[in-house]
Amino acid sequence: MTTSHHMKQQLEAAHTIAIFGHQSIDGDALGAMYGLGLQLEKQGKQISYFTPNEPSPLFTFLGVKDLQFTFDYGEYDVLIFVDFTEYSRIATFTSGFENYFDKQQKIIIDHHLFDGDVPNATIYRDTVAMSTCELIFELTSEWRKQGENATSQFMDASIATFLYMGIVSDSGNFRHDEKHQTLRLMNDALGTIKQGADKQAVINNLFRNKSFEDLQFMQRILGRLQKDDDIVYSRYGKQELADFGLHRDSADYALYLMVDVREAQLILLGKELDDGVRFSIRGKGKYNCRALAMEFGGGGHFNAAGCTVSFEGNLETTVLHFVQQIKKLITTDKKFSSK
Ligand SMILES: [Mn+2]
Repeated sequence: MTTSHHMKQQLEAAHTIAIFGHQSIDGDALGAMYGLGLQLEKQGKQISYFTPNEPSPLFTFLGVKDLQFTFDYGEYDVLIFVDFTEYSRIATFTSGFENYFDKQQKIIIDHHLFDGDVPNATIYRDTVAMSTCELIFELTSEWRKQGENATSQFMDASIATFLYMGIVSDSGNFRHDEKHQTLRLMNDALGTIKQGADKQAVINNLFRNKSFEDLQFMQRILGRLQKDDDIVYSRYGKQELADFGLHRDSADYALYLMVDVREAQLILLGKELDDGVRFSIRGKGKYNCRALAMEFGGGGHFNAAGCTVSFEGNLETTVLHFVQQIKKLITTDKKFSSK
């Protein structure tokens, strides 16, 4: 039996289902939670939605019905993890409660590489997919074709828009994909459009939705822009973000522009958090962002990854030190510039 078919059977047998999105939830994870969950609800399933923290308002224009930020450790027939595999990605819920999670039946639908083991899990992983929302779209479309009790007759324009939102956010509006991912990405996007996905609403909400403060903050980040060979980098502090009253996602606007610097092959944005400095790492095919992030305990994809390093007392020096370490890695070890 294929994993897809097995998941379908597990979902059909289940009545109460908890769906989890990872911490610092993004458009893909949120789109996947509701893109799948709302289809299951239409089949009469009782779905609960959990994620450790509140999503950015950018992603909530479709609503986040009954989204909960604390977990009840209740009785569920199955738990679904979308867009992540490791317990640590929902550490607020799992830390100290591994026994609860270990014994629960789990379905994991993810597009990140993962080498570890998760007990009692049916894992559907496809790292070629740009987003988990593509996987949800493909799976539910396949299940629909299989007729009886299928999910995609439960697809509607709002659900398709959730999935399109995830596809757009993880692909950077169709910019981050590599050649071997493009056909599938565009096919899946078209599939959601055919199901009524509101492309314009996604563009208006995700991109044409900046406040004056967002732009001022971008200006601040770009004001600190530095270039070292083909590395382009900048930073921002925790207090600054609070002063501007902004969500951390607003800072990613600057990151998009940094990626557009012609000679930039590695783009680093350091963000001060409570527990360290989080680096967004972006590439354009020359360097392996994921391999670099993993050197610092992080992860991600070839062209987009992230990691957190400890704060060295001063943000500027922490960032500079990180850039130096990255530079050393890419100049001394070929594994960081190959697949
Ligand atoms: Mn994703």
